[in-house]
Amino acid sequence: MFDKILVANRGEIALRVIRAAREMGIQTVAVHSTADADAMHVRMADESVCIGPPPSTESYLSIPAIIAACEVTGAQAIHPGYGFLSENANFVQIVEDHDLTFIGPTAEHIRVMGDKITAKDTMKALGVPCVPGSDGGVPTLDEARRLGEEIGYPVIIKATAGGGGRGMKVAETAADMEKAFMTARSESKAAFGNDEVYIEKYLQKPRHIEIQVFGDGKGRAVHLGERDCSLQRRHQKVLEEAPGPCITEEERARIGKTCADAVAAINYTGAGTIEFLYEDGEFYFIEMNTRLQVEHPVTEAIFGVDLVQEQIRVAEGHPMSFMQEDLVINGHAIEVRINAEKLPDFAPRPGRITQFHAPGGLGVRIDSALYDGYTIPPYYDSLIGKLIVHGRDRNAALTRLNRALGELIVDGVDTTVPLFHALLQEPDIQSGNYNIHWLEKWLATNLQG
Ligand code: MV4
Repeated sequence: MFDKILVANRGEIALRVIRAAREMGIQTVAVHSTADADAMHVRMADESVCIGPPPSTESYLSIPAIIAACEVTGAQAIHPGYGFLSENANFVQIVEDHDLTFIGPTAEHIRVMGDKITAKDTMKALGVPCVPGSDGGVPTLDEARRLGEEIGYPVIIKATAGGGGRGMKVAETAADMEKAFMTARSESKAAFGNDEVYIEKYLQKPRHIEIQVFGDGKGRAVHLGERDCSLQRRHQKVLEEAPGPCITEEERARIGKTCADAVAAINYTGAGTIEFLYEDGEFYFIEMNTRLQVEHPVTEAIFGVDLVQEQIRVAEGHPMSFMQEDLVINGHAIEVRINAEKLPDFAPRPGRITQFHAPGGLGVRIDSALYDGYTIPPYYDSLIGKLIVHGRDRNAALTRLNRALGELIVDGVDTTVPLFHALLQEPDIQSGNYNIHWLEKWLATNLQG
């Protein structure tokens, strides 16, 4: 049992973890940079430690500073939130070497899933359906050309060390292969210090469907259905919903069981997300994220579970508090990401919040570290809050989203709120008829045009 945990993050997710811990009677330690001395996560924690100057490389990413903060406060475990050190296998190793507990999977799980070829090989061997493509890395242009013919164009070239869309290039035809292959390799080398790439069939109009899984580290695991995160701009999610508007109960049960069985087989611990592209009724594995995700609240809403408390429970060595048959979907949930950004370019807009009013009422959740008079620092990402609505069905959730957005006040900086008012007017959004390209096309015609 933990008496005290350290939250190695900031903003809304640090607050989210502090709330979960407090309900479990666990003390919390916040860490912060000098830029975040007045941040809400610092105020809400039982204790706080300043870990360095504003740049995250010298504070939220500083492993020695975070380990030292545990030692001076007596925190026994570290929750990493998302981003920062959450998927850093080296950090997990160091945490364990200091007899501390990392609230999340093992260093080995993170390492395996961080290398995209190893992740795919592992999932394939566990019976998870994957996108057709190369068996492992593709070392030469000749080999890439041979595979292009074998798989059939269009193909996509991806960085083994990549993920999240960085270092990807599409070759529409054989004539594009040389440029696409060479560019993917040199961009991968520059971005990740590793030029290994692999090749897949390019799916032209898929949806991004991700399965939430959860394991106890002892061979038991469950799934908590899917989230549809197809509405993205430049690989940044903008709106997420659960369940997926296009996924049937039979499809969910089948892919869900495949994923739960796969993570059970590798003794996976805690929360994980298995990402798929979904096209013409088929699921194709692309990546696994070994962390709690930004959009986890939509899953919490429809299943009525607290995923962070569950992460803490299994990190303490306890069994999960639910089994697969306990997990029943209730209604529909939608999350919108409120970023301090100015449309149409989504340019970051840090600055002072002159007025903040959170919407409320039945089925409305706000995860945000904002308050009246707070100054958003320019050093970190522009997510300042998430609005999550829950209703008995998708239409009720959409109606509630519209109502809650109308109540929300964020004055002093530009935000993405006007985008959501506009999207709610779109018949394709109302009907759930969208894929991974829908938002970029809509933005090009409705905002830039
Ligand atoms: C793909 C793809 C089409 N075919 N793989 C982008 C981020 C990374 N996680 C995987 N990505 C894609 N992989 C194959 N074989 C299209 C994308 C993609 C995408 C995926 C999910 C959400 C938004 C996207 C936007 C552009 C491209």
